[in-house]
Amino acid sequence: MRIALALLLAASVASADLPSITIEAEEYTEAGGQVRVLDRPAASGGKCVSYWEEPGVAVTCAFEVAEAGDYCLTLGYALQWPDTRREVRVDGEVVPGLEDVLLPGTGTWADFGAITLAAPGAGRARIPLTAGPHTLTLTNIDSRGLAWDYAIFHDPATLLADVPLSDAELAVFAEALPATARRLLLDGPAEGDLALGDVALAFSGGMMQALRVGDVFLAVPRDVEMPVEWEHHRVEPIALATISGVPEAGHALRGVVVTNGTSFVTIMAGIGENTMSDDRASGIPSPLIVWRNGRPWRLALGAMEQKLGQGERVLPIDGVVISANEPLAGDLLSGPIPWVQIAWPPIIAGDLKVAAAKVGPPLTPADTRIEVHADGEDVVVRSSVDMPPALAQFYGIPQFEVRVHPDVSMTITTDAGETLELRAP
Ligand SMILES: [Ca+2]
Repeated sequence: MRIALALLLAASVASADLPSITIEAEEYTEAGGQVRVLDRPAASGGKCVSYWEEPGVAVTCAFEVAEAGDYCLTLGYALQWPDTRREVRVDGEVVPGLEDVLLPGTGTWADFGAITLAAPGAGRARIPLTAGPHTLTLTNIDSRGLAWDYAIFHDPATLLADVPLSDAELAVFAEALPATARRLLLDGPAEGDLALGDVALAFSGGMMQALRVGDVFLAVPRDVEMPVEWEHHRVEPIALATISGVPEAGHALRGVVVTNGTSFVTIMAGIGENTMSDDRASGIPSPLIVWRNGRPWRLALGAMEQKLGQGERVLPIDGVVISANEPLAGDLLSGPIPWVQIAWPPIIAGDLKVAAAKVGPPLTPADTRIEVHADGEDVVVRSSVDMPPALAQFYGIPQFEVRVHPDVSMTITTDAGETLELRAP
């Protein structure tokens, strides 16, 4: 937890103005009822406050504010119950919107998580604090315990957990994005996008600038200029966009994005020494916004970066998974909107390098992985692993195979028997 916290703070410090104020629950100044301080190695400071199951039991912590402002409040805790409720007071006064805060369970009493407090059906609460001493009081308003670890008052720009966005916050967020990404986020797909079923991808300046798969929106929060254009094709029942180029003699590059309407596969193929920088491909914008129960939430990218550091080939995010031919890695990039650059190494067959990744919902247990393998001089990419055509048809998932030849020309074949030949650049 402490490591995660450090990452999260590093992730968001660039645009935050107010200092973060961390309060350890175990250093409480007053307990109105029975509580116990427990040693928990996974907790911040190694301790938490627990055993306050009775309604009305209140725990008060004192804290000092150096800089006046409107702060958000994030609580860290572990909770084995499905959820519990607490009333939140500052200086003895109930915070508007936080009369009855629902804290979701974290799984077990040993799994510590964090939540930034929000009023029901709205964005995060903003708590005005003057400089000087204050108190924070949590009061049990049901009959369930809570292993309360810490509280942090912080700048709204500091993301310590996934947070629901108010309509105004979504508008501010969108305003900070390049025009293409902003348009896809707020208005949906337009002509020139690759849109099919639940998948919409927008390209700009040679990059896949933004995409939406189901309820998950991802974007590159900056404009990138490259002199390439995307071409669009249809091979029933899939749609695709391609770029190609010859940066110098002996080099060739081709990028392909294919969607079947539920997920998409991105493939980068190159020949020549420097066709993939640092021997890693990257091309998936970082996850940014998800819709939960109709509300937009902004994801805390630090948690994502931490998962990416674990060398997994599959990264789950709220109803979709990102999977690649090799373990995924992530670099957190700061800026007005911090983002994670997701990268992974390519498969190498002779002079040919091919990297492929898939983003979409896991519709079947077998549908979370992409298969990429060398086949003679070619590299073959299939849209899922261990999925026979008959099973794919049963689940209604259009399947396809992309065969990359040594000159980066490609043959794309769907399970419906349609093919598309993409000539070498
Ligand atoms: Ca603690």
